[in-house]
Amino acid sequence: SDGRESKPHEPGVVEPVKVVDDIDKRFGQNNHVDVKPNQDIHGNYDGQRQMLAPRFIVDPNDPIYRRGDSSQAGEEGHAVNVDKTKLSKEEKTKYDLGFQNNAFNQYASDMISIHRTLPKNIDEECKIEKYAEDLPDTSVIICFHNEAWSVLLRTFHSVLERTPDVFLNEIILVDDFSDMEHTKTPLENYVSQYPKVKILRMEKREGLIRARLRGAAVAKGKVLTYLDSHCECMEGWIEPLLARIKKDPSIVVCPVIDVIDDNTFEYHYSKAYFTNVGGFDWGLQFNWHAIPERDRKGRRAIDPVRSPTMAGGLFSIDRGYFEKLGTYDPGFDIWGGENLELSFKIWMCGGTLEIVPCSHVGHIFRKRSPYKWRTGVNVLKRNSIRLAEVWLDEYKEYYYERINHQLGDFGDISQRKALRERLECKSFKWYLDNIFPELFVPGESIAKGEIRNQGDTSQCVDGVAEEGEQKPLGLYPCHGQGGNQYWMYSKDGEIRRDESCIDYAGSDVMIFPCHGMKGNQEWKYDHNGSRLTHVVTGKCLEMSKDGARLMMSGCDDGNAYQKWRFKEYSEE
Ligand code: LR7
Ligand code: MN
Repeated sequence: SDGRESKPHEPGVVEPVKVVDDIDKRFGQNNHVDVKPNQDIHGNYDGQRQMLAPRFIVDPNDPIYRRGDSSQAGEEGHAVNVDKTKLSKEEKTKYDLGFQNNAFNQYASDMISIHRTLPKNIDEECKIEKYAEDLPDTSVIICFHNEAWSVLLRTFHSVLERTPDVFLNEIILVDDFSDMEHTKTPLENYVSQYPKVKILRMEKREGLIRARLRGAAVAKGKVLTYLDSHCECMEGWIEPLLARIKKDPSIVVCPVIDVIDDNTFEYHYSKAYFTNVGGFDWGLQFNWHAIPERDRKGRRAIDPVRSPTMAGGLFSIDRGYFEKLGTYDPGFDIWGGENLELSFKIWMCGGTLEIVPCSHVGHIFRKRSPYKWRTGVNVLKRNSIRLAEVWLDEYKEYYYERINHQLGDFGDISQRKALRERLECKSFKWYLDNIFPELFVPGESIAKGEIRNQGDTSQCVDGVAEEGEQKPLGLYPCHGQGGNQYWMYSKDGEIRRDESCIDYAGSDVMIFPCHGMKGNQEWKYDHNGSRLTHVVTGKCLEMSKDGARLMMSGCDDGNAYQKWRFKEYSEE
């Protein structure tokens, strides 16, 4: 159906929906806290860590990436390249402000139709898939905080125009206490043209998790579908999701999340063949990885694939099943952690989590969070601790090591623990063994913690690399906070943190994605001799005397700058 044609344009017919329940009263949240821009916050576990875009998304041989210019900005998902140097002073200011407010190029978005078309050359196999006609209907819930006008409207038009009317029960826009003017009367007037669209207003800043719960509390559809407020759904996105839920309501499904470029708004369609699944690391951060071999067998590229975790923003779930699972932890504030909570819970309590390659929704991936977060409390860490306490059993210690056991006040979790009891969920060990056996478990390591130099004992090996990145490894005064100084020495001789390994190929000592094939990533650690030897070259890791850099040198027992100690060591 096309929302533009089928709906009468009668402004002012639909009343904004009233907030029906007060989650704060029920759960005793205190929200009279100031907020400040999270760009002010620095440090490892302070503030938001940004989601990573999936890898392997672009097939450079695909003709779509060699297409010509389009006369209409952004149509078919084309890039809009704004040449800032050609803008007037006034327009430049607008351009900069757009980036400042949104952490994406609002200026470019404003040039693109809110009804723009998307790439046409989707997977051929998906075009011929057939889905039942009597699929369950869905409420689409979109939470937003100060989303840009053109981006928000494009999100909801893409839902309205690309979801067959019979499957779309309603669209619920949950406004998480935005203060930008356009989110108020203008938005109300605009959506009043569309009887299926409702606005739900939070009376204070709740954060995305409690906003989603409010949406769920009023939703009428058989299925709940959540989207971020900067998405574009492709034609045919909903049918393959609903079809899985119709087959079994305990299957929770995610579309493939295509990347909408934060600068050009180019839509990168990701072919089914490149579908990745979700994982996580012991910092409790979500990440992507390739479909493991065991799940590739006998599977067409377009078949739904099991995923250990979900990214969080885009998924469909049977409403009754969501309630049965105890929805989200309402004690989660602002942003983060809820995706892992739901993922673990789904698997451990008898459900299935899948990514469906024939369902595609684009999402604008940003490099920073543009809005204000709470002052004085690291909400992401607090959410993650609540999650670890309830779901991780003895494995929570691996996360706590990463945050130096600084738990702080994480609130009351007794109700969440009771929920887990009531649902008779399996253990986290079961989850790791059966659903995510690929994950490296720190317990399997021989030594771990900081690696401290013995020539100058104030210096520790320090380094960070985003997933898939390569970077020189560095040194930094030991801070005892875990974070970027937390390393594990594995049974295979790797020195690693999550999927990053210390690697030496003859020049700089690097951080490299772990490849599991020893080679440049194999080290021998001698705890008593306090020595780290690179197996292939036989050289020893050494710190320059000024503490400025790491190097590899011929081993010399008398050189204390070649001596290193892991904080913890367990003999086999
Ligand atoms: O206080 C807030 N209130 C809100 O309503 C903060 C945010 N929000 C809204 C916001 O307008 C947006 O629609 O919540 C949504 C998510 O926030 P983003 O878009 O700033 O962050 P993100 O895209 O990095 O969010 C990802 O992680 C979150 C963790 O809590 C949620 O799970 C998001 O839904 C999730 N997004 C995705 O999964 C999209 C794909 C990203 C990947 C990989
Ligand atoms: Mn988002």
